[in-house]
Amino acid sequence: TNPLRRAADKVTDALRGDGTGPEEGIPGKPGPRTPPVAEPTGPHEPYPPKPDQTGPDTVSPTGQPTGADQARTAQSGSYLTNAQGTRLSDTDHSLKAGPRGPVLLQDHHLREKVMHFDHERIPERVVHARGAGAHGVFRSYGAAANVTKAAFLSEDVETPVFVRFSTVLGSRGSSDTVRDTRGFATKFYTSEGVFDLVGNNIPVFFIQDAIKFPDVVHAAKPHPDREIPQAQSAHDTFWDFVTLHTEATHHTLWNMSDRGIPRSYRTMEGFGVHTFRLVDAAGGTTLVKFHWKPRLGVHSLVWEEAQIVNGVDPDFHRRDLADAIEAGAYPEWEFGIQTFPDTPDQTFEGIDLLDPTNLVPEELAPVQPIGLLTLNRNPSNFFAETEQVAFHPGHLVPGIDITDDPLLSGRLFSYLDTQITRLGGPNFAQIPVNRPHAPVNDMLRDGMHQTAVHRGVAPYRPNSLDGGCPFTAGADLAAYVEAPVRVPEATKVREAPASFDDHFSQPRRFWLSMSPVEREHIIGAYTFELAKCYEQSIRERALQVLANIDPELCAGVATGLGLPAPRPTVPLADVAPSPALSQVGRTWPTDGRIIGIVTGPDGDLDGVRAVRQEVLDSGMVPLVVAPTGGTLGPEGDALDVQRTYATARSVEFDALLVAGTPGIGTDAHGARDAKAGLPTDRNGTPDPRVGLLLAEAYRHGKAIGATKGAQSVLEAAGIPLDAPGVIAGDGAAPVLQQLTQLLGSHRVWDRFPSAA
Ligand code: HDD
Repeated sequence: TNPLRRAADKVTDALRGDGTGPEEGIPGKPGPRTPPVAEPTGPHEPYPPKPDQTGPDTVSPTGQPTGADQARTAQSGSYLTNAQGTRLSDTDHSLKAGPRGPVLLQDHHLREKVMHFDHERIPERVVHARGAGAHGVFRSYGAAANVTKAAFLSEDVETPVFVRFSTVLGSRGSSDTVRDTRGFATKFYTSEGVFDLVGNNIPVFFIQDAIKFPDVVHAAKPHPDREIPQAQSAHDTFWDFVTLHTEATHHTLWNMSDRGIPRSYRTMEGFGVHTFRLVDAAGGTTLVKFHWKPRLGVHSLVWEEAQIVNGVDPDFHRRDLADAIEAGAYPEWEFGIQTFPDTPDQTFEGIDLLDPTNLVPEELAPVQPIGLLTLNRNPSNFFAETEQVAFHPGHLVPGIDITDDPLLSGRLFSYLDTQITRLGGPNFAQIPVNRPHAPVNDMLRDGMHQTAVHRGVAPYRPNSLDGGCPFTAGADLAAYVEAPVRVPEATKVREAPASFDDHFSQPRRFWLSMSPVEREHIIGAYTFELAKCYEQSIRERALQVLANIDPELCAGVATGLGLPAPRPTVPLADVAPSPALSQVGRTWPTDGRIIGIVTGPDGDLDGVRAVRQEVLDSGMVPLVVAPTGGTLGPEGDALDVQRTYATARSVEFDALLVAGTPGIGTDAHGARDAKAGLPTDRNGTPDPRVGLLLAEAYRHGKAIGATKGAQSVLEAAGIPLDAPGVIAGDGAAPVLQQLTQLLGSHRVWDRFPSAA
């Protein structure tokens, strides 16, 4: 008989009842007692602990999707299906009444496809909308184990991480190299739950109390009427706010320094900003500030370069990060802590540790390295990972606690709250990139986008129905226990402590710590930004703020604006410089630096080939720049061209090497260039695009080398062969060696002052 009929008969028999109860899975009158799931009648033995609700890891250690997630990987099978798993025969044509007829409303596939598309975008982050992320691993040295019981900071523990870098002001599609603070947010998937360190590349903040965050962001975002300028602080409302609200002076000064335009995410420092409290196994506490120190050093762009990049390659930082990881040049940062005794006044050497506009100079409290972060895997899907990752300063693990910094307190509310709008409900922790790697056994239930299928009937405590499960743990079982910090008896007030009133001594220390070239850049940045303001009164007020930092700074900007420099209204603070704050004067590894090798069809190709290999061998990236794409040289022994004169722009390169030949070359017009082997015009002048490439690199303080025969190209670009950082030598190898040495200091600082 028909199988459907057989199933129907079975149900009928069961309902009729034979006293033994229903067969498994078929509704019917009560049979023998089954475990009390729906309607328990009395106490019973506890159920076994609930299974881990975290779901499987998103990826295996090798980066492959595992388990159920593999099935969820889009495009994993051979056949296209709709969202319900039904195979589709056509997704290119709407269902129509005849090929030229109207589209039918009954086309459910069309409706599903377009409906889903219509909702593909989610709200961008209200700040830090533009970002780039990467997976990696954190290995702890164990050096912090005496001050914190956090398991992931024990010796040699490896913890998977996801890091997202960002700009603050711009929209998701804005340019990377704008003048702005950069976010540096790290999610540690520790064995004790997720720890998020949501920091910036600047160690201080604009405001001291979270209640002012909407104000500073409203002021810095584009003007509400025309919604311009995008991703810029160079406008009236920003400068109006930061000059009326002088606690922003320190952060603003950092923004106007080279820190506001990093060379790449890989060469940025990171800071936890607030003072945190570490708790050791015996309950002892230590105050700390967190630091990330990039192995490649702290490097910045120069302003003209940053502006060119915005047009030439708006994805400059995003691309740099992804390319480096793909090439195996994994970016690395050392994690470090400055430690301070947890005294009742929470100050160190007179610096209020609860004021987030303060930093503690490294000369007073050295940064102690406690682990190494390596970013080694690009996300496979930007939206799923980088866009949906949700950070929160309240994601803490045992051994790391907060302080009463009023900025931090407000953040503890804001980050949870914002995810509800951004990620559509309270279950964002279930999104794969946000899932803890520790087992989750919470009593949170339901809500939008709930994907866990919870078991048990008693998601509350105390309960007897689920046998009292799950149980709470004590600190001995690795539970999070707040440090029992004494809160002084006080009267409720809306006030800041008097110690928060000093707005100028820390900025003055920063200014005094800068080298002459960094000061020149700061003066240039203030002059540029204030010149973009329309209101004269804002410029004048800004000059008053600068006068209270330093007269040289104020005078420099005043001259640029064509305004008189005011006198200070507060006594200038007597502070010692902190040399650690300067980016100039140290030598760094050159791994991953990009060397442009400029040549032409008649260049010394053997020389180019050899130097290219040497660049690679020294861990840097060679890009061969030639008049046209394709290859150079004879077939079978040809050299690949990575950039043409049309696509190459100086900003992409850290150094340039013009590898010519004393041989003979001719250009497209047949003109002979006996000097360089590069194409020239009829008058023997090199291609103007090469001239621009070199002139820009020169202005931006980049090392430039030329082999014999190519030196005329430099001269034609107006570059003196005896200028600092210009290497003219016989062979490519010795020139490269000197270029590499220069790159160790990032730029040829002696070449400034300059147009940049
Ligand atoms: Fe914030 C995002 C860093 C103060 C409110 N913040 C956000 C991100 C970083 C920071 C790196 C991007 C995270 C990501 O990549 O997803 N924020 C900071 C630092 C601060 C700070 C270092 C001061 C020390 N932030 C701050 C305050 C508030 C917020 C005082 C609110 C009172 N921040 C947010 C937010 C965001 C955010 C609105 C936007 C998207 C998000 O949180 O997830 O909640």
